[in-house]
Amino acid sequence: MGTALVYHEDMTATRLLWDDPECEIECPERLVAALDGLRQQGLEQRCLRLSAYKASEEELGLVHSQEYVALVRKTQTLDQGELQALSKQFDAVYFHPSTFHCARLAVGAALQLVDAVLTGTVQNGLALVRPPGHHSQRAAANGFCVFNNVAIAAKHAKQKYGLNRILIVDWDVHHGQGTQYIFSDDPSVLYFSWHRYEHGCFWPFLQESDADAVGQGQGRGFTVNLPWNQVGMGNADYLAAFLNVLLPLAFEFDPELVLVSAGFDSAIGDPEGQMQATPECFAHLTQLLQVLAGGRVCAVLEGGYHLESLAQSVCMMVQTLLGDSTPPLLGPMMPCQRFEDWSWGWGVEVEGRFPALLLPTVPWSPSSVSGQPRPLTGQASNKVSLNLGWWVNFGLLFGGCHSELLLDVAPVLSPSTYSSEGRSLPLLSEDPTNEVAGDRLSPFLDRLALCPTPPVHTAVALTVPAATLALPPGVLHQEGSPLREETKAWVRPHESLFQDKALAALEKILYLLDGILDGQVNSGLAAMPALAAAATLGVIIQRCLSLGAQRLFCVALGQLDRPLDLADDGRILWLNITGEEAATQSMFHITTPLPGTTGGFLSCILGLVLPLAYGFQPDMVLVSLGPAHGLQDPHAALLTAMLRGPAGGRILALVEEDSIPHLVRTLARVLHGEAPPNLGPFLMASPKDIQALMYLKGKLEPQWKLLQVAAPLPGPCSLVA
Ligand code: X5A
Ligand code: ZN
Repeated sequence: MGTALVYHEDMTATRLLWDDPECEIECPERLVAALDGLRQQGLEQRCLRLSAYKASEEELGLVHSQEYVALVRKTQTLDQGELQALSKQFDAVYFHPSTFHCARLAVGAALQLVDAVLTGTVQNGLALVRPPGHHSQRAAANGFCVFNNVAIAAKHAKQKYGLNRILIVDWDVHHGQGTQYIFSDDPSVLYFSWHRYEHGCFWPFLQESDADAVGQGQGRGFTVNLPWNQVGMGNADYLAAFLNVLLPLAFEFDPELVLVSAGFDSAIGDPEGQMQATPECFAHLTQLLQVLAGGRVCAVLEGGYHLESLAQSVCMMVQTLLGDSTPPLLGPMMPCQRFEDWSWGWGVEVEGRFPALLLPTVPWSPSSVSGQPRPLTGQASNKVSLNLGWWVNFGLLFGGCHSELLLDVAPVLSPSTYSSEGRSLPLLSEDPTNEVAGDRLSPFLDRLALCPTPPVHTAVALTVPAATLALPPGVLHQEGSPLREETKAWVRPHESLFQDKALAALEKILYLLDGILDGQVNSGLAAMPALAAAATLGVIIQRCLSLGAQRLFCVALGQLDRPLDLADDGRILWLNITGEEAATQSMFHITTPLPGTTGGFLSCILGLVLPLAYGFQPDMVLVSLGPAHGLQDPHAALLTAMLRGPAGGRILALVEEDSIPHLVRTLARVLHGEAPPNLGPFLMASPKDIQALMYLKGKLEPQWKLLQVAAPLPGPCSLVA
């Protein structure tokens, strides 16, 4: 349905006219760099370009007082001395004669974007604006922000479209205290912010940026702060924060619209943030948000002061909004952070470590995953309290029903170990073949890296006529081609594949698979021949391995056993979601029961499937809906959509031949980049589902570090054997 890019050149006019080291980073070149990046990558051209209009004073009045608006209006005619004197009345602010004009355009851009999305003109979009907005308050400019673009956009969406639930995700590295104040008592706006905090020693130095600020009155529980008490947070930290904190809440909140305060000062290289997340991380964060609110995501630029990092991150976000798949988050795992003392009932210490994906010197391998944990050098910790009582899913995700959740965030590595021992990387190297890439790519990915964007985004290999399915335009129908000699040898042991029909289906599937493995096709959907699902899957796996895939993540639903002849050598991570009990045959062979409720299913995806997938860093993902898989269409769609992330979009979804057309259509759409359908009424995870999840986490967390942050070790409650 398209992506809007809202912009106006005039927003480059405002700039600092005097010497002020704090404010000089907020410069016109930021917008130029971001836009140039989009143009160079051909992304701007793929968006619906909208020229920003100036917000009316009435629209500004949705958030700001008349007196304050009048004050800013007045700056148009002030001389430099007066501008400077007025700027001093606020914290980290400068005014320019064009400020009022630019700030109205910035608000207008955000409003236009929301209008374009909520009227259905586009699916999503980005407003590239200056000045930023999230520090701005009812009657105060602050932190380079004049009017609160995102807050006004949220009020507008409520007022004009009658929306009842809006999620604001503020991934800027600073706390958007302005936005927090504006919505602190409003339960219709869920505000989530992570930010560099350093126990209050980082700008804006506010106590209310801490995790115990949760909103007031009716809005209690609808403000969620995740303060980082240490710099150097990287891809895995951000990912874990999304999987463990934001997304469980967001799914339960079920927003109608997602607004992103998209600051890229939380990216690597930024002088303000001092964080380590690479531009690709923002592709993944975006993709994770796109499964919410029917994909209605409106991003508005906030900070971001390293021009190249900013431009690359903006490109990653726009590319993802356009539906392209995300580049894999590569690099070895490394513990970096721990959450402990989720002390609302169990009092169990959780040594959760966020693995960093970016240590250039230690290549990822199964042995480094199961190796000794790194020594804990930084023990200072700070107990913070997240009031999440409102959040049923969250409470149950971690096995408790208490309203206060204590979260202890302590650095695992001292700051010095941190940066010298690998959290620093040759960032933003112009040379894509730098050491990091060399170290972290499997030979298979190396080969595919030659063809980064496959000519075909999504292809299907189905046995029913294409016309009956109404697939989204652009999805390729794959024909078969005769099996290769090598493949015939694999087929021979499987009697079930001998019928002509089964062979014809297999020919098509393997042709599609080869397209994916050769980098010609990004993602695929195929129908497994009737009564031969397991055999087909076995042949597919053999083919992947023989073509050089080093790590294959197989998610098998229903009655699909792991092929017996496969060596358990770490090349396949097999996760069976079935009617059976939780079990771990090895760290690479896991069985979990299919949860009976939406809440349980989400807990399983966010707490188990995705941490395993992102931790394994697969070359490719196979998701198979086998016999009696028991999944409703929206659940299957969500699982498939979220599994597009871990392997750079290389995913093959397999359904049974006689699957209903509706399922096939839904899966083809999400593979193609459309948002999955709503999950319907939210039902809490059952104690049984939680027990199974906790059991598996307990068993697997020594090997799979991303699981450690997600939940406490199994505690006093009795678990399935
Ligand atoms: C929007 C934004 C930062 C202000 C920092 C002042 N503002 N030291 O990133
Ligand atoms: Zn910022």
